[in-house]
Amino acid sequence: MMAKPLHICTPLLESVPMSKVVGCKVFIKCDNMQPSASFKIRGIGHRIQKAVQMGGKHIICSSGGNAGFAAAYAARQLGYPATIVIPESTPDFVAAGLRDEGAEVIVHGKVWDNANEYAMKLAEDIDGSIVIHPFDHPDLWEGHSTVISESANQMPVKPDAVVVCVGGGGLLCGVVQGMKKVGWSDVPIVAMETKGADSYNAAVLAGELVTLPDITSRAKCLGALTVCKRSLEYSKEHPIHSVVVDDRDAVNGCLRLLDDHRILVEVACGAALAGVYSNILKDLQKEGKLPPELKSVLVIVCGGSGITLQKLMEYKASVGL
Ligand code: PLV
Repeated sequence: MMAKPLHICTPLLESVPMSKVVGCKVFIKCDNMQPSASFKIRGIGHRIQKAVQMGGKHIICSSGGNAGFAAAYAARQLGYPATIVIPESTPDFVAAGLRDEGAEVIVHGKVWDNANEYAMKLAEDIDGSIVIHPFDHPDLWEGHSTVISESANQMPVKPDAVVVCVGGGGLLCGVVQGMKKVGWSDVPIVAMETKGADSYNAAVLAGELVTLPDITSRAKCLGALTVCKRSLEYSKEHPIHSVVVDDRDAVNGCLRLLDDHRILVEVACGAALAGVYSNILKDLQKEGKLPPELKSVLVIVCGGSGITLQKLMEYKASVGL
């Protein structure tokens, strides 16, 4: 029997300010409220619970920050040690927060992919270690799929579109799987990324996995050089529209959410919010990719711990807002 999940059921709110922008009801799934500050605990929690049942004794996780937070939280709840490997691009206050969660923190490499290589090597030397991949594992997608099954219970109607951001594609895979489970397979997904972290868009355009030379976006938590294979496969099985915005749009999304709902999220999450605040949905409607009349839209507010008010103000200035 499966243990009680480590994630919580988060609020789903009707956003009046966003509804005004889009011209239909917009619902926000507030996964920023999770105990690890992002949706990640859904999949990571589920993956770790299963792994320790199989005999795993030491959690190792490479992360841009949020998968690490979820892994450290899960490890502490379950009473196991955790080692989190983060790249240099992860802010120091995130590393400090991970240590406060009781994890050992190792900083390695420029981007997440470098940290991941190190984590894999480290695992060879630690007895009973389990390596938790932040986006590429079926147990993880199964856990992430609960963000949709929960939303389906909370939504008064079936949405006409679901807006979500894409890093390595783990959340996207979970969302597709959840939508399949609740009978939303015909509902289009708007998959948001920022320029400079757009490995999903590159893969969709090429029809095969593409490895970016570097991550140049401020949305470091979307910064996987290559997305997981399953996310590309899903782009052929489910209506998914891949959209790339500028960092400016993503930062604007964070600022608008803060003003509209008093919620502070990472720039990674701001990419999804740009789907609403930068009129992406209207553009997709004009292109015939979304129905001409939208009645309701679901936006996954994935959250993220790599942000402070000061940091958001710095981003704001640096993008000229
Ligand atoms: N962040 C990963 C990968 O970073 C991590 O290690 O935390 N929104 C937030 C706030 C995130 O932290 C992430 C992933 C995503 C969205 C994207 O999720 P994915 O990778 O499942 O598409 C490099």
